[in-house]
Amino acid sequence: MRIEIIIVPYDSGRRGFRMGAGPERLIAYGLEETLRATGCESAVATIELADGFAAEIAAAFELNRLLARRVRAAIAEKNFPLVCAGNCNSTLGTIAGTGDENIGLVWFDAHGDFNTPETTESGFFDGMGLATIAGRCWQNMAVSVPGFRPIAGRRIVHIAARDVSAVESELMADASVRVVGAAIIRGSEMAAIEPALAALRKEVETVHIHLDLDVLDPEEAPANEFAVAGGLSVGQAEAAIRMIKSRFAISSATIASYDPAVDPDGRTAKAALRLVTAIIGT
Ligand SMILES: [Mn+2]
Repeated sequence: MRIEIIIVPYDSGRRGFRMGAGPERLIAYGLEETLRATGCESAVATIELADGFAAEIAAAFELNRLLARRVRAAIAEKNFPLVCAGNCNSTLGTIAGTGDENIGLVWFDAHGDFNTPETTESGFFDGMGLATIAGRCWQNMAVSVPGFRPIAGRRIVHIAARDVSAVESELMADASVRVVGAAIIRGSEMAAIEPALAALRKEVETVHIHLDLDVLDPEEAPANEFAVAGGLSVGQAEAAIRMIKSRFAISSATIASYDPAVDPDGRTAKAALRLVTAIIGT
């Protein structure tokens, strides 16, 4: 398999800032060598904004428009799109670019990412990423991304959440997103995700894997300043990915929200490469 690594080195529309530094760090840490070790050739493409001022929300959607076109081209060339992004909302453009209207989504994240402009307290656009993908907010911006169609909540499984507000929980339940929280998973090993995957399998055959690295426990692999205790071990995340791969075709994947500044010894980068191997390797 040939892999196109598509990097989106931005956080909140700012290139190389905070988690925007993550994609290039993972390349420097040996992402291509890791893929080669699984028997895959790769090439790197970079998504970049044109020079000039862009407002935050406008920048996020412009990156998604550019990304969607790049993902579509990669798939047309029979390449697997592996997106490395500063922010989680890049999964919107990635899924749009697959052009697959029957796609499902498995979203690994400590956070719900299911706020809306009416519920957010942080004002961080990325906290609304999954709600946007589910068609719950920013509809007018989202339709500007070529190929975008909202993904119904019943086609979304959210894994290992542990920092979700009450209002986000309500919105996710209202949208029928299947949520398997971190506490349940940690208590039962990975068997806890089995019913959600089985239910998803009744809806779809192909999924996109979204990996916010803060799904990992920060004791083992600190990903960013928003990381929360009580996350998955790298081994548990690998096991979950194997379970997904045994049940679904994988269209594409996103690795997001890695801030090298909180990972001075490279533990999290190493963990990310292990998880890439789990996603891509046989
Ligand atoms: Mn997160």
